[in-house]
Amino acid sequence: MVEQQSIKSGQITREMRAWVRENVQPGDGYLPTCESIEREIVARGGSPAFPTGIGVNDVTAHYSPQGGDQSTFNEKDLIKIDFGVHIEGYLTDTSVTLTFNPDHEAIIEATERALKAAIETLKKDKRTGEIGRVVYHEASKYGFRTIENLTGHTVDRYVVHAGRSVPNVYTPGAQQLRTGDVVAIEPFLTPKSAAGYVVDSPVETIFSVLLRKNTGDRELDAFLAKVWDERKTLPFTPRWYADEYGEAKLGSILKQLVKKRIVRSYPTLVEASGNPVAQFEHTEALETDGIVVLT
Ligand SMILES: [Co+2]
Repeated sequence: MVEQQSIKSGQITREMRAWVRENVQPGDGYLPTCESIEREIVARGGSPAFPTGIGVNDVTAHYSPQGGDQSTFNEKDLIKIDFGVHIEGYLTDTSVTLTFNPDHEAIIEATERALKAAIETLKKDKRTGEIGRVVYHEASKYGFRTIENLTGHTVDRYVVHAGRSVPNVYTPGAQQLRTGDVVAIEPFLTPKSAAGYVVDSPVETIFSVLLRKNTGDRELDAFLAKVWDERKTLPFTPRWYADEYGEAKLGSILKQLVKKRIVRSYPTLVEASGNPVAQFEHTEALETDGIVVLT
């Protein structure tokens, strides 16, 4: 049985996908867009499952703007907005890609088709390697390739990336999904001429607590207690704590906690050859009698 909290969380993500499509316009700032999405999630009775990600063009994942980010969307951009909702730790994960540039319409359509094909496959085949093959095949049909080192993932209570991955390429011998799993499938497509993989950039805007452990340093422990209370193991972004701590202090706290391996950071990922990337994502629950698309 799917938890009620997962169903409600999925309803909010669905409403928010519609909100994103209606509200995001060229000229809008990345930062106010994220703040609005997160506020709207809370207004609907949920909490952000992770900091809202804005991936413009070759920026593919794990970028959430911080205070002072003046960037705005422009008419040529390929814009990925990745967000999630949790209720008591039960989470759903989704993303949409938008553009105001007709040149990007083909990649958007191909990515939507790849996700649809993946979900159709999941209905009859729980082998993740098979889903990867279908996604790659669908991308190729329209002249694109997939990002080979980014995958979908099972989710657990308070855990965005639980044990198993859903590749975006054929992966022989890959894992099987099981009844009871909740899984987020997310094809990322890029032009055939691109490198087809992502690399870390030096920018880090997303973090999560790895271990609930005291350091003996009052300031670090107070910060950890606060984040644990609000987020447990769910990702957070410095922006949420900047007013209280100030950016410099917060930067130093995070640096120390990462060094002690109590907190981990998620570097912003960019397509290795600088090519644009599109992404769509839905979260599904695997039931004994079929699958439920939660988002
Ligand atoms: Co995801």
